[in-house]
Amino acid sequence: MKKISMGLVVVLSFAFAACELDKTDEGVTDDTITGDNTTTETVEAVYKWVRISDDPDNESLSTCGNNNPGADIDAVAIVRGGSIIGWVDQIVADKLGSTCGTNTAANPNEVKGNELDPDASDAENMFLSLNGGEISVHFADMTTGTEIVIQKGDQIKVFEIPGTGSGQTEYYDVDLCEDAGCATSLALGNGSGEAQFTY
Ligand SMILES: [Ca+2]
Ligand SMILES: [Ca+2]
Repeated sequence: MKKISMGLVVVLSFAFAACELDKTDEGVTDDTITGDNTTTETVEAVYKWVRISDDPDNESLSTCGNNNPGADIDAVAIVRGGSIIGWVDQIVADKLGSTCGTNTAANPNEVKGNELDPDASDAENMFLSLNGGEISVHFADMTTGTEIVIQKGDQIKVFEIPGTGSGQTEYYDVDLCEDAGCATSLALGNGSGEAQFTY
């Protein structure tokens, strides 16, 4: 009787080990099955920040002919499953540009929150003009207020204010970043006006 029980334990252990090996891990690049039946996992980069950089070829940066040089960023959202789930809650703008001497839309806080959501103290400038520079933005879930970790399949939706007239279409580059400094980044693309970029 004791012999049969031990045999059963061995069979069950083997079945469990086989199950472990067959499991599918999303977002995991390297699984190592060790002798004590624990799993060591090496995960991919975790992106929580997005960098938006002015396109140096924007005409307004060479002419400096208006008060809002470069791309004009109103807001940035994370789209998941076809719906916006969050907006910018933190922005780092220590690399905002200074290509042109005049920029009347230089307040980074204008990028936070919903699109076209005016700052009560500055209702006319609902956006930030990049002036040849770049910003990094971080997101909060609009329902829970918690930090958003950007997932594969998510879209980064940029709301840039399109200018009217010749030379007023302005472009920007979008990258995913692990942190605000963007030491590790993934390029998603170049766009203008309101545009979405898929991870
Ligand atoms: Ca502009
Ligand atoms: Ca805004």
